[in-house]
Amino acid sequence: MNLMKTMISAAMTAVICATVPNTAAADEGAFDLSSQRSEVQQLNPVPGKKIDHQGLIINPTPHSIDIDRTSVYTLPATKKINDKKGKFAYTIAEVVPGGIDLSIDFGEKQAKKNGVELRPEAYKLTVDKKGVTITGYDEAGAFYGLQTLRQILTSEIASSGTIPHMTINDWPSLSRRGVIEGFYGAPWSHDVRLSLIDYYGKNKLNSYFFGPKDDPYHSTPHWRQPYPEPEAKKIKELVEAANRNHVDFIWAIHPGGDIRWNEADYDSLVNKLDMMYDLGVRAFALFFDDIDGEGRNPVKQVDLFNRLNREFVKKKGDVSNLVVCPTDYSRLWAKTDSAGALATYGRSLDKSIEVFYTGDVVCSDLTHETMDFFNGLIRRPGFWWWNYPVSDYCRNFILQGPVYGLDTTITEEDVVGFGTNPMEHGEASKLALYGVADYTWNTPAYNAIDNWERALSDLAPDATDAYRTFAIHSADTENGYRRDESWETSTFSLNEYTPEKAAAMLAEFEKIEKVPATMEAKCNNQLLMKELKPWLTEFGKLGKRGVEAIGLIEQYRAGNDSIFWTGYVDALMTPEERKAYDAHKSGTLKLQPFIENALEDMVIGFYGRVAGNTPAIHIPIGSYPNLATRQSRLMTDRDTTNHYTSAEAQKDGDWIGLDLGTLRKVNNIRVMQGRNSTADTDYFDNVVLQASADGHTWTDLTSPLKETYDIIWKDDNGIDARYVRIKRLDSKRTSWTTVREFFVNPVTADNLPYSATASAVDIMLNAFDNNPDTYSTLAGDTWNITPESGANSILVLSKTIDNPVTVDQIDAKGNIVSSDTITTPWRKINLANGTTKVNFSSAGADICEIVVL
Ligand code: LOG
Repeated sequence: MNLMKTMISAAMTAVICATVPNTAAADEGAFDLSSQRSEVQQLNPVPGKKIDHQGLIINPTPHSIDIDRTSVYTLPATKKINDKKGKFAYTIAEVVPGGIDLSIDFGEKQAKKNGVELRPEAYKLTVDKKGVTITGYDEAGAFYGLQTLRQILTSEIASSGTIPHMTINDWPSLSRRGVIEGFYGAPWSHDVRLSLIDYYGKNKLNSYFFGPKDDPYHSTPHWRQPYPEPEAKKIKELVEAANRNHVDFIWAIHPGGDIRWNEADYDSLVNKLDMMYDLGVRAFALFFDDIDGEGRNPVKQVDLFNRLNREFVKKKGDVSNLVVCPTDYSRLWAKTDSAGALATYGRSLDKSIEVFYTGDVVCSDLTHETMDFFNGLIRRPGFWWWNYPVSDYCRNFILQGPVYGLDTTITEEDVVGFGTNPMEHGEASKLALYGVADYTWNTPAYNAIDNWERALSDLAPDATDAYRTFAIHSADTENGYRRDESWETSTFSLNEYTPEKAAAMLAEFEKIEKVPATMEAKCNNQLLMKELKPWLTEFGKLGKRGVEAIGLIEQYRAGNDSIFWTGYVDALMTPEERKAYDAHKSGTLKLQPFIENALEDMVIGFYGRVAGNTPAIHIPIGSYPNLATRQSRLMTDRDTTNHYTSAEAQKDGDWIGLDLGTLRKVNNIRVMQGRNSTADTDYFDNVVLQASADGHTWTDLTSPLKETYDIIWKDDNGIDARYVRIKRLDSKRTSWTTVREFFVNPVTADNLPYSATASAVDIMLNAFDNNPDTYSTLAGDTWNITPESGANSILVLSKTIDNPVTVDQIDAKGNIVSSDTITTPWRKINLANGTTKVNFSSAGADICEIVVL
């Protein structure tokens, strides 16, 4: 894009400053400048380790399994079923395709007699010489026994038609375990919902909250109205599927956006719940999250909940406890005083009503401290709403990492239930649901890594390796709920190169490149493939870029400048490639940064080697950890339509700056704060511009600037500096901060080197800006330079040579003394004796840099 045009046409609140006398000089002391470009970001590692299950995989992990591998039960050819209460014909047909001797029963009496844990959903399963016996404490328990049997029969342990004798005694740690379809974005399709409900049953999850934010009949505008007939029919089918799977289908309503606290709206609400009741729904939730206006009133909310409890839930007699989501569902903004919403709930809400909580922030880890805070206020254990793997705040990611961040000593004293809010990609969310099912069923035994490994083979049994390669590199969110990623990959920076490290990275990238084709060929789960596809495509391209980058490292190290440069310009992502990658990102924690950092380090090194100086490639630095990541390059990419964001609250002393690579005479700085120049809240509203030669002692270039989005500083005398920055001064603001662009010494028509001229000077600037990463297109014009006396060659670094470039050397009399034609991206031309001027012309070539040597 034409940057200058953008800048000039933008509405600007610019402040142009001259140097203020060297007033305050601040010494930062111990700030570690070398840590500002990290190859590795340390995130909380995933706990646990892969274990050998010796041929028997059951999810969720049973509380107790006792196996006697010395005795086996041989599966017979025919089925002999003793379904004592006649409840399981359907499930048995699904679970046991072949012959078996199976006896199944449930009930408190039977449970006591057979040594089943005496609590809802518990079961005992034995395999002995007579066959398989399942006893449930209740019907759900027996159903879960059958789900365990299904997994035994499909495990390797039973592959030769026998099962070792065993006793499994099992029960859930938490009694409410489930899923909240509670995200923004396209609600799940009917097929995906049915497939998921089946998955809940198989994995012993028992609750499904139906509350997709963008379902207009769940929320504003249509919450008062009935679902249209086809939708209503589907809901009925979902309820039936849920019943078959022992899943509570909990229909949620989100009326707070436009509710009026009057009788008419109370009636509308009861009316709607009644309509849902008629479709078979027997459990309800009321969500008051993410709303403005009078709907937020906690006293009115509590009155409504209690009244509904009395007049609807209790009156019906067969409806489950209400679950509600308060507006203060996160500690981030929850008021803690006695007049606050949560204390109001605590005092007045009927004890049978359960209350959702997302924790310290919107997407939080589950800890005792987190729950203690909330439970103390609401005076009951909260219902945990886990905002993972939801990706509605980072839709360009698909979260395939392990389920972790959940304390394994949590019990029902801490949480009354656990709901996980998944991605709009329902199939791809199963990976996380497999983990949530395991954690909530057998909390103390939860092993995050092992669970994830098992989940991968559960979902893609014929393409597990390829899926694993994709998943291990597709876990982090860059800015949201951070998740460890690529934990088996060791990247390196250029100066840490060893042949072994390079070979290991090459092998990984080669593996990645093959993933899309392998998944396509071997993964039979079509619904999953449909969701993963755009990410798999980009993942394959990432692998290819990685392979190319390793090849370039070798050329760079061998000093093959011409080959390196040709490969380098080819390896840089085009704006289209970057856009495609940005839309479906993977490998953001280590892989893509490895490639980009390597390219950046190499081009700086290469340029030093061939041009004899440090290029004007400015490296972001500052007090925010993510400045060390590639995201910070959004403020040096010369594109004012995107921005770098701190992704964390600003505080006193925070700063954002640039390392110019070497000491330079700085005389022109422009910092464009905010996402735009007028209304954004995310900027330093009291700020000073500073420069430093050593990164420790800083000199103020401006006085404190209040509410200044666009900071422009110019001084003809300049200041010798290697570092420049904006530093936050006293302010009440706690928002994030953003910077669109941070320019230092931009090249302009009046400071061009070699007295460069052309008929359209503005178009040639990037070829003379000492930055080989930018280019200007020479098309139809003639660029003219005057080399300094004593110069003996010209290096021309180009991007693509669509048309040859003619280089004419001209003497003082105006005669051409030498003429060359450039057809390759890297070209060095010797200057002939007597040359005083050089002309460049072409019908169209992208020229990165012209350097006189
Ligand atoms: C919404 C939720 C959304 C999630 C993640 C709750 C209670 N409500 O900040 O619908 O999917 O964050 O973006 C939310 O979490 N609010």
